[in-house]
Parts: sequence; structure tokens; C-alpha cells
Amino acid sequence: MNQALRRGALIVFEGCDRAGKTTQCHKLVEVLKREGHRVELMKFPDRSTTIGQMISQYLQKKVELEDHVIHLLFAANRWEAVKKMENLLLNGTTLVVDRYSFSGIAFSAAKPHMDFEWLKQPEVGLLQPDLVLFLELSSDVASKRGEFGQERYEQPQFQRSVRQIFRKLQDKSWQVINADGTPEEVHQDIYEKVKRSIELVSFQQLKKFDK
Ligand code: NYM
Repeated sequence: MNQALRRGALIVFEGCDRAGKTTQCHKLVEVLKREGHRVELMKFPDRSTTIGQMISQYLQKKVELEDHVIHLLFAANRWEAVKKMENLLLNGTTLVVDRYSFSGIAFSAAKPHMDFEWLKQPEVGLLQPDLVLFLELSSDVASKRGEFGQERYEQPQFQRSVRQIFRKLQDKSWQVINADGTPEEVHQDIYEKVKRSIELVSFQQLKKFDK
């Protein structure tokens, strides 16, 4: 088969805060690169853009924003990356993404008075991941991972609600990863699944979130 026709895979990591997503994203990218894959790491929120800076100020509690407004900003922060993502994927680069639309929906839906169906709408038309790796920590291990940080949402009760909503979002592209093990053990589990996905989707069309 012609190597040039292969597209990259859109691999998304999701989970509650401190589940080890960022460590695993870096490890995966490093290993895939070493094997000669074309791969790029992305992260949402992307705090480097103008919209990303507003989000960062909100997360650091430097500004207050109405709940629907911050929800739309998080989604807009993904929309501003969509062309770049599409081009990279079509050119054969696999994208490893630290958080995506599911965090967008789950964190907003954990707030009071937010309509679940409304929250999903700004994501319609964004690229649909080929594989979602949901890192799940048992509450025992989570409580041993030390204190939460100082940013907005980093409280145990809120995180418990987020976790329940994540479960509602799970579909057939999700793989739940037990994140209790050592970084190496967790990586091995992820690595196998990612390799399969890269192979499987390389001749498939890119998909988008629909209504
Ligand atoms: N978050 C992240 C949202 O509330 N909505 C989103 O769309 C995304 C992508 O931002 N607590 C929340 C989840 C995190 C926070 O993320 C910052 P990180 O990965 O700590 O930079």
C-alpha cells in the first residue's frame, strides 16, 4: 500500500485531574517518534492563543465568566485548531491530544443548571477521535496522589461529579485504562491499543461529531 495515502490517527486522552494523562501523552509521543511514526502532541485548553489566555485567566480565578460563556470559549479554543488538526491528520501525522471535547462537556455539566444537550452542540462538526483513552484512577490511589492544585475545578467533590458525567459520554471509541499502575504499566496497556488504532484507521475517512 502507498504509505503517502495513510492518514494519521486522532488519539485523545481524557480523565479527571491528576489521572496521569500528561505523563502518558508525553511517553506515548516519545515512543512513537522513536519508532519512526509521524506524531504530534496537542493539548486543550491551548493556553497560547488569545482565547486560551482568557481561559487560563478564568482557571486561575483571575476573572469570572458566566458558565455558558466559558463553555463556548473552551469549544472555540478547539475550533481554532481544527484546520491545523485536519491537515496534519490527512498528511499522515498521528495526533496525541491531552483532553478534548469530553472534558469540555463533563466539566461544564458538573456545574448546576447546565443543559446537557446544549453543552454538546458547540462540539458538533469538530473532528471525532478515533480512540479515546479514558484514564481511570481508583479512589484509593487518587487520594494518595497528594493535594489538588489551586486552579478552578480542582476539588474532590467537583471531580467526583465530573467522573460520573464522563461515564455517560463513553461510546464505542472509548477504552477505559486502569491508571492505578506504574507509569510504565499504564503505558504498555495504552501502547498496544494505540498501535492497533493507527493501523486500523489509516485508510478510513476522518469523522466529525454529529448532532
Ligand atoms: N477543561 C478542559 C474544561 O473545563 N473544559 C474543556 O473543554 C477542557 C479542555 O480545564 N481542570 C478543564 C479541565 C481542567 C482544566 O486543564 C485545565 P489542564 O489539563 O489542567 O490544563
